[in-house]
Amino acid sequence: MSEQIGVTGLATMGASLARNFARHGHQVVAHNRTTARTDALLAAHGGEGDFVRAETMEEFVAALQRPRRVMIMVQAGPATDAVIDELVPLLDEGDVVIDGGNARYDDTIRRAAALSTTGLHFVGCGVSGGEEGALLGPSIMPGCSAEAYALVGPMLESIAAVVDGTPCCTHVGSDGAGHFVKMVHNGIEYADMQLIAEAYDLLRLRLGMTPAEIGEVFAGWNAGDLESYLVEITAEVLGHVDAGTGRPFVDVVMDAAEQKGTGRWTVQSALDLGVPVSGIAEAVFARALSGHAEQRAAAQKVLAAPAGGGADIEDRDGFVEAVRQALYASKVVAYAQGFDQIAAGAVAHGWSIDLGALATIWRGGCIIRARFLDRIRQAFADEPDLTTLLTHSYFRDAVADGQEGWRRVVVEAARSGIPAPGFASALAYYDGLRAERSSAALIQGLRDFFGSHTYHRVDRAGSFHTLWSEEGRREITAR
Ligand code: NBP
Repeated sequence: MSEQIGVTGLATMGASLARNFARHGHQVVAHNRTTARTDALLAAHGGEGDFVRAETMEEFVAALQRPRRVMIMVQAGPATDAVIDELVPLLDEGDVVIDGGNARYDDTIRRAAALSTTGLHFVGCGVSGGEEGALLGPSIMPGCSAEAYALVGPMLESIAAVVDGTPCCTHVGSDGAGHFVKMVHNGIEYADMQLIAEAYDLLRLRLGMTPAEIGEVFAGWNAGDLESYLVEITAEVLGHVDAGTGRPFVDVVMDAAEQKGTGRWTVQSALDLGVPVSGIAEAVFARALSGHAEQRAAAQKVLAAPAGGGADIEDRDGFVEAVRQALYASKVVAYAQGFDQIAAGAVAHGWSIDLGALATIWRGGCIIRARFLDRIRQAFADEPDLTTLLTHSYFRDAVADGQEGWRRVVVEAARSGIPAPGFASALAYYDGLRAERSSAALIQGLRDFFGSHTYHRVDRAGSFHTLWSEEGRREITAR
């Protein structure tokens, strides 16, 4: 299949995607606001395929055959709106505009609605995999109508990563569905990296291992159930030595994690949906804490460490294995929470999202690609109505098998004063989920006491209120 596509926005991602399309035999009409970028792309890679150079937006649109397919790869936010505003008057009914940037899903819903009034199709397309993925095969999450997918789906599938013969691209749902799942994908990525960082910190501070030694541990883990891109590159980063100083690379990097926003958006959306994504939230907050340099400097001087928390761990191999178990179990929780959020978002926005298909397209191309995703795909294939991944037999048993190690790590972290918010909150979520009675009954009692908020009883239907200030504290049926 050889088709034609226009790509506008030729920075890191756009240039790589344009090359990917060209390498797959598609003709690429290339455009960028600053023409120097277009020329640089064509000078360096023009020989890789059939490129057409466009200097102006008018030239760009004129070079495309109808129905035109235009992919926008510019900075998310106002820049995307500016490009859409410039494009729309030049396009014709039936043309397709694909936004491959990291747009907020609510912006995508707004843009899809606006463009539908002009007769244009709009595809809010999540693209994961960074520069390398964009070039060699990303995971692609398009949100659009079935009609629009028929026009662009095959082309997108042709450049996506492929796992077991299946392209990592699926029609996720309508309008904002693609960007919504890309957002949650990034949120899960935050949680995954936080857990990896906690595992590293515990091995370093509790066992005194060097970064290179820990890198070898991660390389070993990558040969097992934890096999994933992020664990693989953790081994690489930890093994890297800074050329200038000869010190481990990780020791010369400032310990303040930055963020572009998708993790924060995920948590904001989860709060609105009422879905506890504690793993992602802890990861976002841990990054925020890492960046509060002044507070950290002030606290370091005065806040007490635990007394006697640092006794040597004799069973070193056992502790390394416990950290592996904590990492795996906490990861299961973070993914279960992320999939819960996608399910809730689908209900709230009327999207029909196939969670198993999503796990399938995240097996390759994207940053969270992992052997683990195949387990998730299988879980949804076994039980399409699974209420939480944690109850599927594979994950239930995997977490049960690792829970002693997980608990040991959380206790050890607390006792020795090493922050492990990801491991600890995942364990609290697990225990909260399996608790027969939750402490929320008391919260309901307190709410009724101070605010007459009423409560339900375990033994009778209806809403009740206790007259707390009356002698005898009579219970009445509430409206
Ligand atoms: P950037 O996000 O750095 O954006 C640079 C591009 O936006 C350039 O082509 C620039 O044109 C163009 N642009 C801007 Br800024 N304002 C514009 C305007 N008002 N009108 C027209 N063009 C404008 O590029 P990127 O890192 O390649 O990312 C592209 C998109 O892909 C973003 O939405 C990003 O969030 C998303 N994404 C990035 C990654 C990644 O790993 N980097 C992964 C997945 C998705 P100029 O050359 O004329 O300044």
